Amino acid sequence: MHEASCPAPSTNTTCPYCGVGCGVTATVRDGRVEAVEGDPTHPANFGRLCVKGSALHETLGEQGRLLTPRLDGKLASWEAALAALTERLTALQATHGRETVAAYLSGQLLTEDYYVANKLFKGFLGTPHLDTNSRLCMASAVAGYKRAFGADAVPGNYEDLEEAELVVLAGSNLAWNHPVLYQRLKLAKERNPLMRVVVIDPRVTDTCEIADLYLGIQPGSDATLFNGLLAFMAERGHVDTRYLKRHTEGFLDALEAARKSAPSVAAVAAACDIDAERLETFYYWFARHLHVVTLYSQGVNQSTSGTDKCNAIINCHLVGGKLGLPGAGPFSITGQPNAMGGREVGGLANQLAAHMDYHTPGAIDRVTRFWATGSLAPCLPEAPGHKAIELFEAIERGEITVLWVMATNPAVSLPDAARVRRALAKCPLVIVSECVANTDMLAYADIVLPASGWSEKDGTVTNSERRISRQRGLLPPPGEARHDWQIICEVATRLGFGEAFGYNHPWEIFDEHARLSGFENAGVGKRLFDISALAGRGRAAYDALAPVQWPVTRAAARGTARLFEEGEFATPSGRARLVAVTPREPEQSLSARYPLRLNTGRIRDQWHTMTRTARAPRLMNHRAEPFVELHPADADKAGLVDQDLARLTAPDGEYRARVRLSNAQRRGEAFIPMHWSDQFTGAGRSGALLSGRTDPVSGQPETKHGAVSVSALAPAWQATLMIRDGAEPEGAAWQALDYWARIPMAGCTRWQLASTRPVDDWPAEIEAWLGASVTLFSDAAAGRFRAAGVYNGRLSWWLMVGPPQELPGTGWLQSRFNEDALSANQRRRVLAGCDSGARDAGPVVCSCHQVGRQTIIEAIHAGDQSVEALGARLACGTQCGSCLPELKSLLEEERGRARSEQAPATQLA
Ligand SMILES: Nc1nc2c(c(=O)[nH]1)N[C@H]1C(S)=C(S)[C@@H](COP(=O)(O)OP(=O)(O)OC[C@H]3O[C@@H](n4cnc5c(=O)[nH]c(N)nc54)[C@H](O)[C@@H]3O)O[C@H]1N2
Ligand SMILES: Nc1nc2c(c(=O)[nH]1)N[C@H]1C(S)=C(S)[C@@H](COP(=O)(O)OP(=O)(O)OC[C@H]3O[C@@H](n4cnc5c(=O)[nH]c(N)nc54)[C@H](O)[C@@H]3O)O[C@H]1N2
Ligand code: SF4
Ligand SMILES: [Mo]
Repeated sequence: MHEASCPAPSTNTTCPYCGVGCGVTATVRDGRVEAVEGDPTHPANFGRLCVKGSALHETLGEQGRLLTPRLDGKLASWEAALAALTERLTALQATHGRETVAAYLSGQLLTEDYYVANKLFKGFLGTPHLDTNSRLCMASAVAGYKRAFGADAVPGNYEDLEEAELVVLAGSNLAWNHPVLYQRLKLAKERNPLMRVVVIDPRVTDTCEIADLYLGIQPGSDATLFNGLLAFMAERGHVDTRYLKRHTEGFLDALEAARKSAPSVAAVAAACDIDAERLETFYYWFARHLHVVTLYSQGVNQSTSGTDKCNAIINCHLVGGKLGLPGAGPFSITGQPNAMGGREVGGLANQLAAHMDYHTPGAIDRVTRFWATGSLAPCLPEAPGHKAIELFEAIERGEITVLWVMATNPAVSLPDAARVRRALAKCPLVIVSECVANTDMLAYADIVLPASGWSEKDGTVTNSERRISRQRGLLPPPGEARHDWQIICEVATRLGFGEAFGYNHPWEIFDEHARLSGFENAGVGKRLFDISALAGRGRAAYDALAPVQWPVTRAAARGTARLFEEGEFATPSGRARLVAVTPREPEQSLSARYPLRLNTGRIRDQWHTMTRTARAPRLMNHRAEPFVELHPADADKAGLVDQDLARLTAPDGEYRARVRLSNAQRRGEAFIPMHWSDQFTGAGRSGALLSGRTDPVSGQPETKHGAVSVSALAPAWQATLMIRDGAEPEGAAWQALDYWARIPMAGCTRWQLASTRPVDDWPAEIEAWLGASVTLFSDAAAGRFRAAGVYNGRLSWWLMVGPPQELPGTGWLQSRFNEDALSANQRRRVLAGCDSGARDAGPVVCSCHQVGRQTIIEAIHAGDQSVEALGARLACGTQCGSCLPELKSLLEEERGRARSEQAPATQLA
């Protein structure tokens, strides 16, 4: 039978983005992933995918991938790169000491990669300095759970969110960052009209679409808010005394601390800067309902008092006995696809392995015996290593001589960016395992190792509800890329540890990991993390592994595993601990010089430092440029209007971006995205504005609370340049631009440019940038300079000088780049910046169906009065649903506008 007539084979795997951990069914044809769909059988998503998941296949392909090792800036063979790596590492370690070697890993590694990296560094290189980007993400949540429960264990599962009577979302923009879970919650709420949702966030986010109550608190005031709740519950008799007596300790101390910092509802309302009545409503709802889930995320964790905030939340659940039940519990949602797997293998510097810490009695000895293989004896360190921020400080001080970075981009994602970059530049040996060819981090690498990526890798990940799922390889790695676990094991072998790293397939690593989880794990001090039931089952079972929650029990197989149902905790006394919390302010303090509170976070369509999501052009359209969201009053004070360019400054850095005015933003606060790197803009890294202050317990940095000032960039000119794929502008004039943003599109690249230096001779300027002479130009149309380069009949580049608001719409121009020969008529229109058949649809609201804001507004004017009507006409919002909140706000905005236009003038005055 002919190949093409066969149905393309499809494989179930897992999405490599957020911690929801959705199952994906991928179809492969002719050596490429042709399509992806939600896996209807996966218990995380039951067939749904968000826009990032459904664009996965658009981010693949060899272009832009790292295909070959590099050694000292030059392409090299694997042999040369690995020989240099082992030789240099051995020499540096011999000269400077065992503990001058370090690794910095990531929650985007698979469990098997993570396990062998941890085993190599802690077990055989004998250095404790192996930490992970989860330090920037989950460290406070981990520390909070350990203090309360004696183990790092998220008690609940996704079904609890659906079964709850009250869901509290604290510091989480679920609608954008865990979209499929948000859709599940939204549906559950539609089915159960009695369910209530409270959102606690200084910004009004799209998540507020389903909120019955919104608390727009002052940034950093969550501990006071939850201490107030504890005091309220005690005062109003909403304490489960039976539960407290039987299953907890520390109540009186916690209550005393709570009362001290939260003497009354009015005092808390003032401290949190919210309305007292709304606050009391929240307290009343929480106190009254047993089935409450508090889901918390980075608005809580990324703080110098993040651990305390987690415990302030957990305290309230313990006091009310609201955990270990269906629909109840303090639920820290994980960010990365395998943040949880990293915690399981012990990837944090204060952990050893398999939920054992250095101070866990007997743990060092136990892990040493477990890892001993044949003639090889591991040499484990005796005490925890540096946490991420400390690690980079130690590198700067010269105490670390070797750093191996895997699957993370710390040159962008760490705070105190100037110091991090100084440290990286100074470190004698930096090794980077990466799958993308151009990242900020690669500039600092002595040795670059090309890693396989999603669609190529085989292994497991664990999602937010402790569910282990298989990621399955669909294609061979491109070029010379190898799997992370293979690279690590090859290096281990070259270092002489081959016997302990002789794995042939990830299933063997998983098997060992599963065995370790059950190794001497019984009786007093039993570790909760035990997946030993999954060991010893061989490769076929591993390949066929269905998503399963730990602890691996029969209930888990039915999909309902929940921890602490019997009120038995992993502390020495078996009781959960309430922690006395004294709230603290953010440590980055505001001043006359830096008066604005800086909030940083995520946008709907991008993932972290954009190395993968920016490869899908349609994901660039929702927010195309780096931005700063400001309250109109703050913008006004700085002389800024919407779409202006602004400069944010902090003591050690600067950030330049486009202004978005927003009433969703509190006064005195600014919000910027964490995503932009030097690959996409000139000065748009959030880390440049943040200090490296950390939580004393967890070591997590305070990336939600910077202190900055804002001013106008006031450029002499702005321009939009579009260039056919492949060409890159250069030269001194280009380097001297005060602002640039690169926006990849299909078949061309759009650049937004601005400078404070006036240009007298545009044709000469363009020639300097592009090395191309101007073949067509016009400066007559609307008084704006426009120019285009047409070579061999094909549009090669297009320039318009003027602010981007005056752009004629880039969609039709983009299609001109894809044409082989432009007619004379088309050339005229391109220059005039208009096309009879083309109209600007505005920024994209619905990324799945690429429906622009303007198109939606016109449909509303044409009579569509609901999201359903818009969906029927334009298909927007009908696929992943992530844009529904934005569609609703557009409908409301347009209704509001229509009302005010109809209102008689007197009423408006
Ligand atoms: N689209 C997308 N999704 C992602 C990611 C991504 O890059 N893009 N990354 C994934 C990862 S690794 C993570 S960790 C998660 C993070 O998911 P979230 O935690 O939801 O993401 P953030 O946008 O960082 O922050 C959440 C909210 O905290 C609020 N906040 C700031 N300060 C405070 C405060 O003091 N108190 C309270 N209560 N709230 C505050 C912010 O305004 C923001 O809306 O997202 C995951 N999902
Ligand atoms: N200002 C501010 N900063 C933040 C945050 C914030 O909210 N605000 N959030 C923090 C949080 S929660 C997080 S999780 C971090 C995330 O920050 P990072 O981890 O630095 O971000 P990513 O862009 O996901 O980096 C992953 C890198 O690994 C590469 N990669 C992907 N898959 C693989 C693989 O399989 N193998 C290898 N070897 N490489 C791979 C990608 O191309 C990419 O370069 O950022 C933190 N930084
Ligand atoms: S919700 Fe998260 S895991 Fe699911 S498809 Fe979207 S990014 Fe992937
Ligand atoms: Mo994260």
